[in-house]
Order: sequence, then structure tokens, then C-alpha cells
Amino acid sequence: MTERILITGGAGFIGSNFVHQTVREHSEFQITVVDAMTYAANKDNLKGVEDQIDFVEGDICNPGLMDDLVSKNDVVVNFAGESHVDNSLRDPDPFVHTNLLGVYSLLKAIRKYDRRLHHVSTDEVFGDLPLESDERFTESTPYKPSSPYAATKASADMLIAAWVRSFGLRATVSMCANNYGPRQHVEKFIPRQITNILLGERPKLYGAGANIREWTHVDDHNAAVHAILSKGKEGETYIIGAGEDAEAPNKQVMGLILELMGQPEDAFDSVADRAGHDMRYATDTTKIRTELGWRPRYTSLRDGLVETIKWYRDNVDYWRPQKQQTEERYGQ
Ligand code: NAD
Ligand code: TDX
Repeated sequence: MTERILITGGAGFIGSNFVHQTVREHSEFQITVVDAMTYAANKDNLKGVEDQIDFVEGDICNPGLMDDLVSKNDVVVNFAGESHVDNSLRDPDPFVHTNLLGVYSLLKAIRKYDRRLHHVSTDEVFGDLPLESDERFTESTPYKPSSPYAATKASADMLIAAWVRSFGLRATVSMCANNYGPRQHVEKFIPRQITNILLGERPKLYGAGANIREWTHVDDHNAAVHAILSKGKEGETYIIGAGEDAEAPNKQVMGLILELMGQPEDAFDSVADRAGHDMRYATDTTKIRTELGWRPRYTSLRDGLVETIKWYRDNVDYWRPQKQQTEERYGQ
């Protein structure tokens, strides 16, 4: 049976990879994408699938538009978001607008038409873990967001939890660790360093680079979202992450990128640290593995990085127009 799926934020990094994966592997879905085409979107992200989808340019905060689009679909997957922590430290406004008010506006329409929602949250809602510990985030870890970005994502999760409990909203939420892969905006850590090296600029490491992230390939994240859509239990939350072997301090990831791109190991600049910088993220994915049978395909960051570096080398025209403005925003 064909299901009509509304994919919000489908012209951004994770959303567009989700659209490509859905076209490739899930012919049961008839796809509509809605995206506000902010600085983070790229029309080239949907190259090759334009004929298989309906595309609407619009804001998830627009109640009339959401009412119309939600009424015409069976399922909504919300990838629309302001996603970059550094931007949220400079100006939280768009984060409150999209990540909080946008979700509220979606909830109103989804409740009205009794549609199924899957919301894409982040492991940053839990705050951070100490560097020296075996602790990992689970679905019952208390929320303790650090940045304005994480606070707006946490707030949206709270709204959804209340709508599930009080109004019986049919929703699932997933919290994924750091993603990487093709079509990621050059503001983020991995593509920023790769594209700096490709342009002959020095990569930039915040502080001492001791902060640990768990790098999850975007295709694995999206396969998990599909597993939740088909087998997940309404009202539940699911943590997604590639696991212990994909965890690494930023300095080590920097070293790996330099090595894979044939650069000396010290060919980077240490720059001012991020305010409130979370130390360590690490996920416990027992629930999604045991209940839904999901497994990451990319457990080695090295293999994923080889492919990702190749993608940025082969697609200079895609990212080159974003680069200057992004670096001007950083100013370091
Ligand atoms: P992105 O910044 O690359 O893309 C976001 C997309 O949302 C863009 O296309 C943008 O135009 C669109 N958008 C922004 N505001 C909108 C609005 N008001 N209405 C409609 N569209 C709007 O982000 P991403 O990295 O693809 O992240 C997608 C989602 O996944 C975000 O909600 C983010 O919080 C979450 N997430 C990201 C990561 C990661 O590592 N990137 C990890 C876990 C969760
Ligand atoms: O130039 C840089 N140098 C650097 O050392 C940049 C841009 C980042 N960093 C550090 C900061 C982080 O410790 O690298 C790490 C990763 O940074 P980001 O790519 O900005 O990701 P992060 O802040 O960890 O958040 C990401 O993962 C969780 C996504 O951007 C979020 O949307 C997601 O929720």
C-alpha cells in the first residue's frame, strides 16, 4: 500500500539523504518535501530525485501551509531545524523559531488530522558526559541541554511528550549522535576541515580537541528512522548511534582527516574554544538494536571518512559557493 510521507527539511543534509534513501529503497512511499531553503539548504541536494518527489518551498512555522500539507499526508518526518551549535551561540532567534515554534505548529496540524509523526531530535538534549567515564546516554537519561541549540531541541521533545500523553498524538522521537557523510554543510566539523584542506587552508581545531563525539554515518541514521517508521512503537523514543568504535576525540578525527588527505599530522590551527563546549557524547543503542533489529553499516570512521573525503573532492561545485560566507561567519 502506498503511504504519503511529508519530509520537512528535506533539502538539508540529513533530510535530503533520507529522501534519496527513501526513493532508492522504499517505493511504498509517495514523497512530498517541504523546506524553507535557509542558508543550510542546497537545491543540489535533491538532484536526481526531482521527478520522483513533490517539492514545496515553505516554513514549518506557517500554520496554513502545515494544515494543508499535513492533511494531504499520512506520515510526517520532521528533519527541519536550525542545526548548528555555533550559530545558536551567535543568535538563538532562528533556533527558537524553527526548532520550537516550528514543531508546535506541526503538532497542531498533526493532532487535528491524527497523523503519524516521527521527530528527529539529537543526543545533545542530554547535555554531556565526563571524558573519563563509561557512561552512555540511554532513553531514560535526564535532559540537561547546554547550548541554545540543544535547549530548543529539548523543548520540542518536551512538547511532543506532552502531546503524546495528553492528546494521544501518534509520535516517535529519535536522538542521534553526530552525523557525517555526503551533502553536509561546510560549517560542520568534518566537511569544514576537508574543504579547508582541499582549498589549501589550514583546518581549525577548537581548544585542545579533547572533546569526544560518536560519528554516525547519515545513511545509518536514516535507516534507523525507517526502522522506527515501520516497526517503532508510537509514544516511544529511540537513541541512534554507531557505537563505541565510532567514538573519537576531535583531535584524533582531525589527525585521521590529515592522514587520509596526505597532510602532515600537525598541519592544523588550534583556535578559540566554543563557549559551553560539551565534552563527550556516547550512546547506548540497546533498545533500537534489540527491539527493531537496527545495526549500523558504518562502524569504522576511517572507511566512512574515505568515502566522505572522496565525495567532497568530486563535488567542489556543490560546496564551493557556501564556503566563503561560512568562513566569514567564523572569523577564525
Ligand atoms: P541542516 O541544517 O543541514 O538542514 C536543515 C534543513 O531544514 C535545511 O534544509 C533548512 O532549509 C530546513 N529548515 C530550517 N528551518 C526551516 C523551517 N522553519 N521550515 C522548513 N524548513 C526549514 O541540518 P541537518 O544536519 O540535516 O539536521 C536535520 C535535523 O537533524 C535537525 O533537526 C537536527 O537537529 C537533527 N540532528 C542533526 C544531527 C547532525 O549531526 N547533523 C544529529 C542529530 C540530529
Ligand atoms: O571548526 C570546527 N572545529 C572544531 O574543533 C568545528 C566546526 C567544530 N569543532 C568541534 C566542536 C565539536 O566538539 O568538533 C565537534 C563537532 O562539531 P560540530 O560539527 O559543530 O557538531 P556538534 O556541535 O557536535 O553537533 C552536531 O551533532 C549533534 C550537529 O551539528 C548537531 O545538529 C547534532 O544535534
